Amino acid sequence: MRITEVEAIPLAVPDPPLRNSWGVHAPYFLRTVLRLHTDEGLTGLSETYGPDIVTPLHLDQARRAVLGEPPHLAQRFALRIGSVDLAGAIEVACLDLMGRATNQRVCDMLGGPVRARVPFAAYLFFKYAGEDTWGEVGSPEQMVSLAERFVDRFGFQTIKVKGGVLPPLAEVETMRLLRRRFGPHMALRLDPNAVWSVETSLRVANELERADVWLEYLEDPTGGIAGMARVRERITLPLATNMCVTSWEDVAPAVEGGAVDVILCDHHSWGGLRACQELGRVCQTFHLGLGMHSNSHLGISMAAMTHLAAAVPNLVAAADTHYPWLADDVVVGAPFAFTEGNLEVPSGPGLGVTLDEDRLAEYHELFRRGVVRQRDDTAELIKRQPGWLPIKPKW
Ligand code: GKR
Ligand code: MG
Repeated sequence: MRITEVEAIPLAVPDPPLRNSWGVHAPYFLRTVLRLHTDEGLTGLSETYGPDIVTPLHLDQARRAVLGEPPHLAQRFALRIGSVDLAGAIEVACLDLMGRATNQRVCDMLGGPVRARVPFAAYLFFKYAGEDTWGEVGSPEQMVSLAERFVDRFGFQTIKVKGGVLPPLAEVETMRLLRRRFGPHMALRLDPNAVWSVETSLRVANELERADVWLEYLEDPTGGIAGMARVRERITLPLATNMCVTSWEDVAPAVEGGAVDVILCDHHSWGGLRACQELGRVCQTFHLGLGMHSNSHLGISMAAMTHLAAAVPNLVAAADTHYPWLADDVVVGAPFAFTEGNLEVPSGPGLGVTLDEDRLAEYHELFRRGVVRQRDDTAELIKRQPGWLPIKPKW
């Protein structure tokens, strides 16, 4: 089987006004669906960031690397593609192809699943009221109400709050109310995306302790490996990151500096599914935990994340996913149904998902019309609060 075409289809998909320390999500998020065609008539699927990351230059490189080649050469492709993100997306599509050709699931090709159901976390945001049904979330009490509805509907057993929006003590209060509402068995996380200084991070950790609020971990309270290490040496609360350890070069300084306890993998930015498996082994070697990071995504990535999480033994922390925020998907049979916060590994060959061509065309058309051209959460917030700046550290 030889690859005959690399198709990249940019999409703009409706997104709620979710807030973070950079600003707020635009009414649409951008993704690119990759489709690899072959001389045997099979196609392999994958999904990655929007077209500002999947550039024409990198697509050209990808075409030069893969056209005429069989899909099992992902390592060679990665060496030729200048973007680790695009190389990762090509790897996923190649795995999907190979799985379809040999009637194996992607998780089987990663060594086989070690769990049939993958736990995910309720990923909760402060937000403005929008087209979605969740309403405004602007206070600790409204966050508790959102958590109740997410837990009710999806059964999540872990709650991650995207912080860095309200002043730090209001976010401590949010976590206190969540702990009080859900009791000791609900795992809680807070992620302010590095908007606090070292001193504020220490104060928050102390206030959480004083309020008797135990967190599974605090995620990126402050910026950089050195800052995280300064926080970590003075608290007992575990620290996680998807911001200061984002590539292999960051691992050694983070381990040497004792900066983090948990690294959050992301196959979209680490170079694919096998790279994340390797990261799992590295984390195990250094007694670090492994979790999974997420950004707004569709069902193709949802399937890839589930196959990966099923195949990595030490990925025991519930994975992040933005999927419940999705208004509509581009895969047939969506949305994926969570049971007690878990997803079953898709059972079909490859990733186990089929594209819904009508939906794909609809969201490609929205992209073509330019409803959003690139992600800029700060520009979106400035439309609501003129003059606002994403200062870090802000508190
Ligand atoms: O979707 O607003 C968002 C998140 O803030 C996302 O962009 C981050 O990458 O999920 C993220 C995280 O830091 O964990
Ligand atoms: Mg994070």
